[in-house]
Amino acid sequence: MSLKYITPAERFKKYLPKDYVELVDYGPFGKTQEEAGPGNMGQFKELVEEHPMCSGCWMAYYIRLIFASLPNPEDTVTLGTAGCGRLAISQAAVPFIYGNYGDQNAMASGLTRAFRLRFPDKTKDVITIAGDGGTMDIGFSMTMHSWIRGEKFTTIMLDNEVYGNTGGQSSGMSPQGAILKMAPKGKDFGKMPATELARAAGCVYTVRMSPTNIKKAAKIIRRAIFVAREVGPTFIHAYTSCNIEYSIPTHEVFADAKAQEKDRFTFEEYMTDEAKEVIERVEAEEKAARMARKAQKTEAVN
Ligand SMILES: Cc1ncc(C[n+]2csc(CCOP(=O)(O)OP(=O)(O)O)c2C)c(N)n1
Ligand code: SF4
Ligand SMILES: [Mg+2]
Repeated sequence: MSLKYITPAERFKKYLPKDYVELVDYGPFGKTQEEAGPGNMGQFKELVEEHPMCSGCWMAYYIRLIFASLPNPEDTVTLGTAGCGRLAISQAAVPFIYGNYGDQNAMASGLTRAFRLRFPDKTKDVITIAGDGGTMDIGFSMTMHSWIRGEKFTTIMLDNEVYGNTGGQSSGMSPQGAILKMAPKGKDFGKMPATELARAAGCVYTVRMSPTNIKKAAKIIRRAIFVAREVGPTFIHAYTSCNIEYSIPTHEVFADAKAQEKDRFTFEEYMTDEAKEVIERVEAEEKAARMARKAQKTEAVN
């Protein structure tokens, strides 16, 4: 996609579905984060307008946040696999590729390379978004090999510590002792060290977090995308609880996510020197652009 491709000719607008026209006019395409970003959700047309995930699902909330944080939604492609998350990701107004179970990082490798060959002067962001089963169990070899090869795209793992979509099997990311519907004896080994594995395999930027702070979570998503564009593979390991399989009452979902910040999802951010350089440069440029827009606005008022 591209901004030009999305924007309808003025005279055809009246024949197009209202939802589509509103998305182009009031959605985040071609806009800044101040105009249409996580800080003002509810005041613009979101890329994920509707989805069939469970009410109160923390994963659904984080997926909305991912899409609201994209630096370039009109030039982004997401890839995913079976699991709860794809129910919402596939509804977003961003192209989504869905393959065989766990092959999202293999497909993303090919797509990223193809984009770089076909559009050498353009920036196209490729992001895989999949569950803990899809990323660390069934898709493990494809995840690891994409990192070992140094493929330049972002991997986001939606870790609800269970196979949620298939009714509660334990995963490599379930904590030791977890008793789940289809693991009644309790899991007998600990959580896989996902971010350590990512670093050992060559990821240049890794974060483990429970996304309770919108601003911080958005910043991390953007950092991971900016670094992947220039340096190498980036990885976000996010806690996205399953209130159904872990029986978390909906009104306690946020409190649980907060509690996890002190438990299995303590905040951890790693970056190589090269990644740090990119982050510092891009964030300084963004700050300068923000200040310039502010000064322009003040001038216009006076
Ligand atoms: C090859 C293959 N094996 C098994 C399945 C069944 N399946 C669908 S979703 C899923 C597990 C999903 O767990 P996870 O990746 O953690 O995502 P969640 O639903 O928890 O978000 C499985 C095993 C499948 N679709 N394809
Ligand atoms: S089963 Fe769990 S992870 Fe899946 S949509 Fe429901 S609450 Fe979310
Ligand atoms: Mg899961």
